[in-house]
Amino acid sequence: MGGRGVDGTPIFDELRGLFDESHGRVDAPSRSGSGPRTEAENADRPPAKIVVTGGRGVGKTTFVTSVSDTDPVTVKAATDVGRVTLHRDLLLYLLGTAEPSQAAFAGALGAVVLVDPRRVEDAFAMITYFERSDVPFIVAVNMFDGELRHELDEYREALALHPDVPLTTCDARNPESAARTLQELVSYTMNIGGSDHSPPPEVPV
Ligand SMILES: Nc1nc2c(ncn2[C@@H]2O[C@H](COP(=O)(O)OP(=O)(O)O)[C@@H](O)[C@H]2O)c(=O)[nH]1
Ligand SMILES: [Mg+2]
Repeated sequence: MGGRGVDGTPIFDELRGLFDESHGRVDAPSRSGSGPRTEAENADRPPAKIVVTGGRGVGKTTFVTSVSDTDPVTVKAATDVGRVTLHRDLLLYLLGTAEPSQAAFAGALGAVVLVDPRRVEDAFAMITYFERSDVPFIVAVNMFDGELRHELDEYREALALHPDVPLTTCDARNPESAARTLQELVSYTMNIGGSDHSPPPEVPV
């Protein structure tokens, strides 16, 4: 079953706007000039990729399915590939996977680590993996019961999460909530200035 996607919702416009504003910061390659991209410029852009990860049964497939505008394709190793069409010529691919690997994360602008509030310990290994990698990530507690049982700070503590790493909640079944989570990740990656995560500065003309 495919998701209904988020095209036409305010959060979709916000997410798309972030990509338009990014001037090559969240998506390779760099671009000269400013202002919204033209369709021709969009056509030159490679697709963007975000990894959605976490322990088994945490809601990865649900998340990718709800926000995607196509039926996700399940490939090897229980990996789902979904797609959000930001512009006709700019695709955002979502890779839902429980298996951290170089191949999965190659070229990804960042990752969302989903946490099951009933089994936070399932996320430990993945968070450790990302802390040691160059891939920017945020953590989202998937609210299975529709609400949180504890304060977010308590989850941060339980996960021993660095204060700089954004921690949020989501409802993986809700396309707009999933899109909001993606927006938070993209926004975060754009705001990590001067770190190893930044692509090279654009060459002045
Ligand atoms: N109630 C509730 N169930 C969810 C939610 N997200 C996922 N599920 C259910 O949890 C199960 C595992 O989700 P799935 O997306 O397959 O997890 P994955 O193994 O991480 O891909 C499925 O039965 C989903 O329907 C949620 O936000 N709320
Ligand atoms: Mg799955």
